[in-house]
Amino acid sequence: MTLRLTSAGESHGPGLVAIVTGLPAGLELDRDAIDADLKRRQEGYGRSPRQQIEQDRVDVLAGLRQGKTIGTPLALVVWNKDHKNWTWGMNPWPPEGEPHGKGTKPVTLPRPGHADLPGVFKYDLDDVRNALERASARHTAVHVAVGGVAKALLATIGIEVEGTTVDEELLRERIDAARAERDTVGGIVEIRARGVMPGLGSYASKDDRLDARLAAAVMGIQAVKGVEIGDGFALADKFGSAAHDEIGTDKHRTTNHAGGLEAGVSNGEEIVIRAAMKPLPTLMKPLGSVDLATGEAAQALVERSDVAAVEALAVVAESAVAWELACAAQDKFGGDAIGDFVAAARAYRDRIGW
Ligand code: EPS
Repeated sequence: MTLRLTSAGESHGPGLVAIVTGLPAGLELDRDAIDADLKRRQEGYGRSPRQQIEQDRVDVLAGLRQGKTIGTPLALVVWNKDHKNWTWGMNPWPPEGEPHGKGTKPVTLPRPGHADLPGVFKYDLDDVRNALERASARHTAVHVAVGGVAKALLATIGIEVEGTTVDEELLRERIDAARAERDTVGGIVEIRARGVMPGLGSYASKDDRLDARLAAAVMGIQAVKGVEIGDGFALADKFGSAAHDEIGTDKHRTTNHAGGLEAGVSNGEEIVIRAAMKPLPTLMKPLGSVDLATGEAAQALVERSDVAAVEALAVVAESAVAWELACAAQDKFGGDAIGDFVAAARAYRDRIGW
């Protein structure tokens, strides 16, 4: 079975949902481990006061029985605690009574760098909120819960994924400086996957290339503007003799410039991916924009937001990479039951002597 994922949810709506299909039956999930990742995502330096309102926890509506998957679609939910402040403005149905709480007035001041103006063009919106609510990085919460499921599947075949920020101390100094200037910053995160056997993905066609799938998954996260694998852009300046990883008699490599991926296929070395996050677009000292209601020059929307979310990105990108690796592993080893999946991976390792 192929793994598939669909998610839905607005930042200040009732909640965020994800449906995962194709998981083998009998996979054990640890709610505390998933909740710990949700907490890690919320804890990063530079987040907005929103994180004091939310205490994300995963709820499961279907597909799990007494902690184990049963081969049916798995439905996950992370509720938005802040929704209680938006029950009129973000009501899924025409609200009753006088407008109250947040989100009652249309937003007409698009922020450069956010989905606001492209969303208005594309969907013929008269309230920018209809674009920004889904484009918000809030929905990464439920994707981190999905990442927890993916990591549980990968753990059964010895694969681990970890995301970290690059230059943590420097990043914190930059966040403090940006906050003092009522500005925002981005940063770089690194994701490493250990224990990946050679042969996940394929060079056969572009949709099967694991490097392309991983890059798309990471680029698909809010505010990511660059992704590199292994030495990435630096490889362009090297001679081939310094760029490629020589092969030992044990078929391992002494270097890992390729970041564990050659021709779209894992080569058994650590998979190493870096992502660059742009500075967040909601500025307390706003940039120039246009008021869509009047056509007059104006300043962009100012509303509660993060100064930076780079540490959160490390967790979100870890989850995205785990999901793609789980998809590639399920494509290769298949199995309706977890025992079949694990046995197929073991037989493959035996065949290649890995
Ligand atoms: C976000 C804006 C902020 C962030 C949000 C992402 O939300 P709010 O406007 O409610 O303060 O806090 O991220 C989260 C809520 C979260 O849990 O990650 C945006 O515009 O992308």
